[in-house]
Amino acid sequence: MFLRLALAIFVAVAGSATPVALVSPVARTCSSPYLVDETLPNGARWQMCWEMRTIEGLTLAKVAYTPKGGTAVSVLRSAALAQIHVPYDSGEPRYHDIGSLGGSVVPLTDADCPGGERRTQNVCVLTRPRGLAYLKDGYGDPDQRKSMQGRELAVLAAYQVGWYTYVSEFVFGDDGSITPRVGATGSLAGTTTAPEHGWPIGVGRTHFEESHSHNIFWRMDFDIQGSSRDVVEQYDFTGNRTKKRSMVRTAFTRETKAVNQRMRWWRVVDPQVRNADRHPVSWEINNSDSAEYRGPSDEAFTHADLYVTQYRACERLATQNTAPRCKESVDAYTGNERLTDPVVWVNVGFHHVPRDEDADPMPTHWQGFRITPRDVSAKNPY
Ligand SMILES: [Cu+2]
Repeated sequence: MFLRLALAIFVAVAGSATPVALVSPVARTCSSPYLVDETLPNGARWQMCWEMRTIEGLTLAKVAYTPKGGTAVSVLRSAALAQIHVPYDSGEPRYHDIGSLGGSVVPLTDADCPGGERRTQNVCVLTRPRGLAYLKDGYGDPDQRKSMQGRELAVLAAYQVGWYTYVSEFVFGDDGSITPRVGATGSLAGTTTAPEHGWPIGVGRTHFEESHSHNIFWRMDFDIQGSSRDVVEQYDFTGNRTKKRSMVRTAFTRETKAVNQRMRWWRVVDPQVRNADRHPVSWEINNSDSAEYRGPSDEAFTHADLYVTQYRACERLATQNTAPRCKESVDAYTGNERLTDPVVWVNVGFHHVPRDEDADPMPTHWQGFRITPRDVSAKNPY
Protein backbone atom coordinates (compact mmCIF):
# COMPACT_ATOMS: atom_id res chain seq x y z
CA MET A 1 0.00 0.00 0.00
CA PHE A 2 2.79 2.38 0.98
CA LEU A 3 4.64 1.48 -2.23
CA ARG A 4 1.61 2.22 -4.35
CA LEU A 5 1.11 5.57 -2.63
CA ALA A 6 4.79 6.42 -3.08
CA LEU A 7 4.53 5.55 -6.76
CA ALA A 8 1.46 7.73 -7.21
CA ILE A 9 3.31 10.66 -5.67
CA PHE A 10 6.33 9.93 -7.86
CA VAL A 11 4.18 9.86 -11.00
CA ALA A 12 2.49 13.12 -9.98
CA VAL A 13 5.84 14.83 -9.53
CA ALA A 14 7.66 13.30 -12.49
CA GLY A 15 4.78 13.58 -14.95
CA SER A 16 3.72 16.66 -16.88
CA ALA A 17 1.59 19.38 -15.36
CA THR A 18 -1.67 17.69 -16.39
CA PRO A 19 -3.38 15.74 -13.62
CA VAL A 20 -4.25 12.95 -16.06
CA ALA A 21 -1.62 10.56 -14.67
CA LEU A 22 -3.51 10.01 -11.46
CA VAL A 23 -6.78 9.12 -13.15
CA SER A 24 -5.21 7.19 -16.04
CA PRO A 25 -5.88 3.46 -15.97
CA VAL A 26 -2.25 2.85 -16.93
CA ALA A 27 -0.71 3.86 -13.61
CA ARG A 28 -3.30 1.79 -11.78
CA THR A 29 -2.56 -1.34 -13.82
CA CYS A 30 1.19 -1.60 -13.42
CA SER A 31 4.16 0.00 -11.73
CA SER A 32 7.90 0.28 -12.22
CA PRO A 33 9.67 -1.47 -13.98
CA TYR A 34 6.64 -2.44 -16.09
CA LEU A 35 5.26 1.08 -16.47
CA VAL A 36 6.35 3.33 -19.33
CA ASP A 37 5.33 6.98 -19.01
CA GLU A 38 7.22 9.24 -21.40
CA THR A 39 6.52 12.84 -22.27
CA LEU A 40 8.41 13.73 -25.45
CA PRO A 41 9.88 17.25 -25.90
CA ASN A 42 6.84 18.54 -27.85
CA GLY A 43 4.52 17.61 -24.97
CA ALA A 44 3.14 14.39 -26.46
CA ARG A 45 2.79 11.78 -23.76
CA TRP A 46 2.74 7.98 -24.11
CA GLN A 47 1.76 5.71 -21.24
CA MET A 48 1.62 1.94 -21.24
CA CYS A 49 2.37 -1.23 -19.34
CA TRP A 50 4.51 -4.06 -20.66
CA GLU A 51 5.07 -7.70 -19.78
CA MET A 52 7.31 -10.45 -21.13
CA ARG A 53 4.97 -13.28 -22.07
CA THR A 54 6.37 -16.80 -22.38
CA ILE A 55 4.98 -17.32 -25.88
CA GLU A 56 4.50 -13.89 -27.50
CA GLY A 57 7.42 -12.17 -25.79
CA LEU A 58 7.17 -8.41 -25.29
CA THR A 59 3.48 -7.52 -24.92
CA LEU A 60 2.15 -4.02 -24.39
CA ALA A 61 -1.05 -3.23 -22.52
CA LYS A 62 -3.19 -0.17 -21.84
CA VAL A 63 -1.46 2.08 -24.34
CA ALA A 64 -2.66 5.68 -23.94
CA TYR A 65 -1.69 8.81 -25.87
CA THR A 66 -2.04 12.40 -24.73
CA PRO A 67 -1.50 14.93 -27.51
CA LYS A 68 0.20 18.18 -26.58
CA GLY A 69 -2.25 20.23 -24.53
CA GLY A 70 -4.96 17.56 -24.88
CA THR A 71 -6.45 14.85 -22.74
CA ALA A 72 -5.38 11.21 -22.57
CA VAL A 73 -7.01 8.80 -25.04
CA SER A 74 -6.58 5.07 -24.58
CA VAL A 75 -5.66 3.42 -27.89
CA LEU A 76 -4.81 -0.23 -27.39
CA ARG A 77 -5.82 -2.75 -24.77
CA SER A 78 -2.86 -4.88 -25.91
CA ALA A 79 -0.33 -5.28 -28.71
CA ALA A 80 1.94 -8.26 -29.35
CA LEU A 81 3.54 -10.41 -31.99
CA ALA A 82 1.19 -13.20 -33.02
CA GLN A 83 3.40 -15.29 -35.35
CA ILE A 84 6.56 -15.29 -37.48
CA HIS A 85 5.89 -17.70 -40.35
CA VAL A 86 9.00 -18.56 -42.39
CA PRO A 87 8.31 -20.69 -45.49
CA TYR A 88 11.34 -21.48 -47.69
CA ASP A 89 11.12 -21.10 -51.47
CA SER A 90 11.86 -24.76 -52.28
CA GLY A 91 8.68 -25.62 -50.35
CA GLU A 92 10.42 -26.83 -47.19
CA PRO A 93 11.01 -26.10 -44.37
CA ARG A 94 8.11 -23.92 -43.19
CA TYR A 95 8.75 -22.60 -39.71
CA HIS A 96 6.35 -21.08 -37.22
CA ASP A 97 8.93 -19.23 -35.16
CA ILE A 98 6.78 -18.22 -32.20
CA GLY A 99 7.11 -20.99 -29.69
CA SER A 100 8.60 -19.33 -26.66
CA LEU A 101 9.86 -15.85 -27.45
CA GLY A 102 9.84 -15.00 -23.74
CA GLY A 103 12.18 -17.93 -23.13
CA SER A 104 14.68 -16.87 -25.81
CA VAL A 105 15.29 -13.23 -24.94
CA VAL A 106 18.73 -11.97 -25.98
CA PRO A 107 20.56 -10.07 -23.21
CA LEU A 108 21.03 -6.41 -24.14
CA THR A 109 23.95 -4.14 -23.25
CA ASP A 110 23.93 -0.36 -22.75
CA ALA A 111 25.23 -0.08 -26.32
CA ASP A 112 22.11 -1.92 -27.56
CA CYS A 113 19.87 0.54 -25.71
CA PRO A 114 21.73 3.84 -26.19
CA GLY A 115 20.68 6.56 -23.79
CA GLY A 116 17.71 4.46 -22.73
CA GLU A 117 16.70 2.35 -19.77
CA ARG A 118 17.46 -1.34 -19.66
CA ARG A 119 14.55 -2.70 -17.68
CA THR A 120 14.24 -6.15 -16.16
CA GLN A 121 13.97 -9.14 -18.58
CA ASN A 122 16.14 -7.27 -21.11
CA VAL A 123 13.48 -4.87 -22.30
CA CYS A 124 14.85 -1.56 -23.56
CA VAL A 125 12.93 1.72 -23.32
CA LEU A 126 14.51 4.66 -25.10
CA THR A 127 13.82 7.86 -27.00
CA ARG A 128 15.63 8.94 -30.16
CA PRO A 129 15.44 11.51 -32.97
CA ARG A 130 13.04 10.80 -35.84
CA GLY A 131 14.09 13.53 -38.27
CA LEU A 132 12.20 16.61 -39.36
CA ALA A 133 8.78 16.89 -37.73
CA TYR A 134 8.00 19.79 -40.06
CA LEU A 135 9.70 22.45 -42.18
CA LYS A 136 8.12 25.56 -43.59
CA ASP A 137 10.03 28.20 -45.48
CA GLY A 138 9.65 31.81 -44.31
CA TYR A 139 10.02 33.12 -47.89
CA GLY A 140 12.74 35.52 -46.77
CA ASP A 141 11.21 36.33 -43.37
CA PRO A 142 13.17 34.47 -40.67
CA ASP A 143 10.33 35.07 -38.18
CA GLN A 144 7.96 33.13 -40.41
CA ARG A 145 10.34 30.23 -40.92
CA LYS A 146 9.28 27.21 -38.90
CA SER A 147 11.00 23.87 -38.39
CA MET A 148 11.28 21.25 -35.67
CA GLN A 149 13.04 17.96 -35.10
CA GLY A 150 10.80 15.08 -34.06
CA ARG A 151 11.43 12.45 -31.41
CA GLU A 152 10.07 8.99 -30.72
CA LEU A 153 9.81 6.46 -27.92
CA ALA A 154 10.78 2.86 -28.61
CA VAL A 155 10.09 -0.20 -26.46
CA LEU A 156 12.03 -3.21 -27.70
CA ALA A 157 13.35 -6.68 -27.01
CA ALA A 158 15.38 -9.20 -29.01
CA TYR A 159 14.90 -12.97 -29.32
CA GLN A 160 17.15 -15.76 -30.56
CA VAL A 161 15.19 -18.18 -32.77
CA GLY A 162 17.43 -20.76 -34.43
CA TRP A 163 20.13 -18.88 -36.35
CA TYR A 164 18.08 -15.70 -36.48
CA THR A 165 17.95 -12.87 -33.99
CA TYR A 166 14.64 -11.00 -34.14
CA VAL A 167 14.43 -7.47 -32.75
CA SER A 168 10.84 -6.52 -31.94
CA GLU A 169 10.13 -2.80 -31.56
CA PHE A 170 7.02 -0.78 -30.82
CA VAL A 171 7.76 2.81 -31.79
CA PHE A 172 5.61 5.73 -30.56
CA GLY A 173 6.08 9.04 -32.34
CA ASP A 174 5.63 12.54 -30.92
CA ASP A 175 3.02 12.95 -33.71
CA GLY A 176 0.84 10.21 -32.19
CA SER A 177 1.94 7.51 -34.62
CA ILE A 178 2.60 3.89 -33.67
CA THR A 179 4.99 1.74 -35.71
CA PRO A 180 5.30 -1.93 -34.79
CA ARG A 181 8.26 -3.47 -36.58
CA VAL A 182 10.58 -6.47 -36.47
CA GLY A 183 14.20 -6.57 -37.59
CA ALA A 184 15.76 -9.89 -38.55
CA THR A 185 19.50 -10.18 -37.92
CA GLY A 186 21.91 -12.77 -36.48
CA SER A 187 22.91 -15.35 -39.08
CA LEU A 188 21.43 -16.86 -42.22
CA ALA A 189 20.19 -20.38 -41.58
CA GLY A 190 22.78 -21.82 -44.00
CA THR A 191 20.22 -23.68 -46.10
CA THR A 192 21.52 -24.79 -49.47
CA THR A 193 19.21 -25.15 -52.43
CA ALA A 194 18.93 -25.32 -56.21
CA PRO A 195 19.84 -22.07 -58.01
CA GLU A 196 16.21 -21.27 -58.86
CA HIS A 197 15.27 -21.16 -55.18
CA GLY A 198 18.18 -19.10 -53.89
CA TRP A 199 21.18 -16.86 -54.53
CA PRO A 200 24.92 -17.65 -54.78
CA ILE A 201 26.65 -16.84 -51.49
CA GLY A 202 30.42 -17.05 -51.04
CA VAL A 203 32.97 -17.43 -53.87
CA GLY A 204 31.62 -18.35 -57.30
CA ARG A 205 28.40 -20.25 -57.82
CA THR A 206 28.70 -23.38 -55.72
CA HIS A 207 26.65 -22.54 -52.61
CA PHE A 208 23.11 -21.25 -53.12
CA GLU A 209 21.50 -19.86 -49.98
CA GLU A 210 17.74 -20.45 -50.02
CA SER A 211 15.24 -17.59 -50.32
CA HIS A 212 12.35 -17.50 -47.88
CA SER A 213 9.64 -15.26 -46.52
CA HIS A 214 9.19 -13.80 -43.06
CA ASN A 215 5.43 -13.39 -42.66
CA ILE A 216 5.00 -11.54 -39.40
CA PHE A 217 1.63 -11.23 -37.69
CA TRP A 218 0.72 -8.71 -35.01
CA ARG A 219 -2.35 -8.89 -32.81
CA MET A 220 -3.58 -5.38 -32.06
CA ASP A 221 -6.49 -5.14 -29.65
CA PHE A 222 -7.69 -1.58 -30.13
CA ASP A 223 -9.82 -0.05 -27.42
CA ILE A 224 -10.38 3.63 -28.11
CA GLN A 225 -11.61 4.92 -24.74
CA GLY A 226 -12.86 1.49 -23.71
CA SER A 227 -13.90 -1.59 -25.64
CA SER A 228 -17.36 -0.43 -26.69
CA ARG A 229 -18.35 1.32 -29.92
CA ASP A 230 -15.05 0.75 -31.77
CA VAL A 231 -15.66 0.30 -35.49
CA VAL A 232 -13.16 -0.78 -38.18
CA GLU A 233 -13.64 0.91 -41.55
CA GLN A 234 -11.96 0.32 -44.90
CA TYR A 235 -11.29 3.22 -47.28
CA ASP A 236 -10.93 2.86 -51.04
CA PHE A 237 -10.64 5.41 -53.81
CA THR A 238 -12.31 4.61 -57.10
CA GLY A 239 -11.14 5.90 -60.43
CA ASN A 240 -8.82 4.10 -62.79
CA ARG A 241 -7.27 6.28 -65.54
CA THR A 242 -9.80 8.95 -64.67
CA LYS A 243 -9.33 12.48 -63.36
CA LYS A 244 -11.97 12.07 -60.70
CA ARG A 245 -11.51 9.93 -57.61
CA SER A 246 -14.22 9.14 -55.12
CA MET A 247 -13.80 7.86 -51.61
CA VAL A 248 -15.68 4.71 -50.65
CA ARG A 249 -16.08 3.85 -46.99
CA THR A 250 -16.91 0.31 -45.90
CA ALA A 251 -17.70 -0.27 -42.23
CA PHE A 252 -17.00 -3.82 -41.10
CA THR A 253 -20.00 -4.89 -39.06
CA ARG A 254 -18.93 -8.54 -39.11
CA GLU A 255 -15.59 -10.35 -38.89
CA THR A 256 -13.60 -9.76 -42.09
CA LYS A 257 -10.52 -10.87 -44.04
CA ALA A 258 -9.11 -7.94 -46.03
CA VAL A 259 -6.33 -7.71 -48.60
CA ASN A 260 -4.04 -4.81 -49.43
CA GLN A 261 -4.62 -2.52 -52.39
CA ARG A 262 -2.37 0.34 -53.36
CA MET A 263 -4.48 3.20 -51.96
CA ARG A 264 -6.50 1.19 -49.46
CA TRP A 265 -6.25 1.83 -45.73
CA TRP A 266 -8.29 1.09 -42.65
CA ARG A 267 -9.10 2.92 -39.48
CA VAL A 268 -10.40 2.07 -36.03
CA VAL A 269 -12.83 4.76 -34.95
CA ASP A 270 -14.95 5.43 -31.90
CA PRO A 271 -17.80 7.60 -33.24
CA GLN A 272 -18.60 8.96 -29.79
CA VAL A 273 -15.11 10.12 -28.84
CA ARG A 274 -14.60 13.50 -30.53
CA ASN A 275 -11.72 15.92 -30.86
CA ALA A 276 -12.13 19.69 -30.38
CA ASP A 277 -13.41 19.96 -33.98
CA ARG A 278 -16.15 17.42 -33.13
CA HIS A 279 -14.59 14.85 -35.48
CA PRO A 280 -14.52 11.25 -34.24
CA VAL A 281 -11.13 10.14 -32.96
CA SER A 282 -9.51 7.34 -34.95
CA TRP A 283 -6.26 5.55 -35.77
CA GLU A 284 -5.44 4.74 -39.38
CA ILE A 285 -3.73 1.47 -40.31
CA ASN A 286 -1.50 1.26 -43.37
CA ASN A 287 0.08 -2.02 -44.49
CA SER A 288 1.57 -0.91 -47.80
CA ASP A 289 5.07 -2.37 -47.37
CA SER A 290 4.12 -6.06 -47.32
CA ALA A 291 5.36 -8.58 -49.90
CA GLU A 292 1.90 -10.18 -49.59
CA TYR A 293 2.94 -13.82 -49.54
CA ARG A 294 0.13 -16.24 -50.45
CA GLY A 295 0.72 -19.86 -49.46
CA PRO A 296 -1.07 -23.10 -50.30
CA SER A 297 -4.59 -23.90 -49.09
CA ASP A 298 -3.35 -25.46 -45.84
CA GLU A 299 -1.81 -22.07 -45.03
CA ALA A 300 -5.00 -20.07 -45.48
CA PHE A 301 -3.81 -17.67 -42.74
CA THR A 302 -1.49 -16.18 -45.42
CA HIS A 303 -4.41 -15.38 -47.74
CA ALA A 304 -5.19 -11.95 -46.30
CA ASP A 305 -3.19 -8.95 -45.08
CA LEU A 306 -5.51 -7.78 -42.31
CA TYR A 307 -8.07 -9.69 -40.28
CA VAL A 308 -10.71 -8.19 -38.02
CA THR A 309 -12.13 -10.55 -35.41
CA GLN A 310 -14.43 -10.24 -32.45
CA TYR A 311 -12.40 -10.21 -29.22
CA ARG A 312 -11.88 -13.61 -27.71
CA ALA A 313 -9.31 -14.06 -24.95
CA CYS A 314 -8.08 -17.47 -26.15
CA GLU A 315 -7.29 -16.19 -29.68
CA ARG A 316 -3.72 -15.04 -29.14
CA LEU A 317 -1.60 -16.48 -31.95
CA ALA A 318 -2.21 -16.18 -35.71
CA THR A 319 -1.26 -19.84 -36.24
CA GLN A 320 -0.61 -22.86 -34.01
CA ASN A 321 -2.89 -21.45 -31.34
CA THR A 322 -3.20 -24.37 -28.95
CA ALA A 323 -5.50 -22.88 -26.32
CA PRO A 324 -8.22 -25.38 -25.34
CA ARG A 325 -11.68 -24.95 -26.89
CA CYS A 326 -10.28 -22.37 -29.30
CA LYS A 327 -9.70 -22.27 -33.05
CA GLU A 328 -6.15 -22.73 -34.30
CA SER A 329 -5.44 -19.87 -36.71
CA VAL A 330 -6.54 -16.35 -37.55
CA ASP A 331 -8.36 -17.31 -40.76
CA ALA A 332 -10.48 -19.68 -38.66
CA TYR A 333 -11.18 -16.97 -36.07
CA THR A 334 -12.58 -14.86 -38.88
CA GLY A 335 -16.11 -16.18 -39.16
CA ASN A 336 -19.23 -14.15 -39.56
CA GLU A 337 -19.58 -12.97 -36.00
CA ARG A 338 -20.93 -9.47 -35.37
CA LEU A 339 -18.16 -7.07 -34.32
CA THR A 340 -18.67 -5.23 -31.06
CA ASP A 341 -15.09 -5.37 -29.73
CA PRO A 342 -12.80 -5.69 -32.76
CA VAL A 343 -9.26 -7.11 -32.71
CA VAL A 344 -7.05 -6.31 -35.71
CA TRP A 345 -4.47 -8.80 -36.97
CA VAL A 346 -1.88 -7.40 -39.38
CA ASN A 347 0.17 -9.70 -41.63
CA VAL A 348 3.35 -8.15 -43.04
CA GLY A 349 5.53 -10.21 -45.37
CA PHE A 350 9.17 -9.76 -46.37
CA HIS A 351 10.70 -11.94 -49.08
CA HIS A 352 14.32 -12.47 -48.13
CA VAL A 353 16.53 -13.24 -51.11
CA PRO A 354 19.97 -13.66 -49.54
CA ARG A 355 22.95 -11.62 -50.80
CA ASP A 356 26.69 -11.46 -50.11
CA GLU A 357 26.09 -8.60 -47.67
CA ASP A 358 24.11 -11.01 -45.44
CA ALA A 359 27.41 -12.56 -44.31
CA ASP A 360 27.79 -12.91 -40.54
CA PRO A 361 26.58 -10.98 -38.63
CA MET A 362 23.68 -10.44 -41.02
CA PRO A 363 22.64 -6.77 -41.31
CA THR A 364 19.15 -6.16 -39.90
CA HIS A 365 16.27 -6.15 -42.38
CA TRP A 366 13.12 -4.46 -41.06
CA GLN A 367 9.43 -5.01 -41.71
CA GLY A 368 6.37 -3.48 -40.11
CA PHE A 369 3.32 -1.31 -40.61
CA ARG A 370 2.10 2.15 -39.62
CA ILE A 371 -0.66 3.38 -37.36
CA THR A 372 -1.36 7.10 -37.71
CA PRO A 373 -3.71 9.28 -35.66
CA ARG A 374 -6.62 10.67 -37.71
CA ASP A 375 -8.47 13.50 -35.95
CA VAL A 376 -7.15 12.66 -32.50
CA SER A 377 -5.77 16.16 -32.16
CA ALA A 378 -7.77 18.98 -33.75
CA LYS A 379 -4.55 20.73 -34.75
CA ASN A 380 -0.89 20.16 -35.57
CA PRO A 381 0.31 17.93 -32.71
CA TYR A 382 3.50 19.98 -32.27
CU1 LIG B 1 15.55 -14.07 -43.72
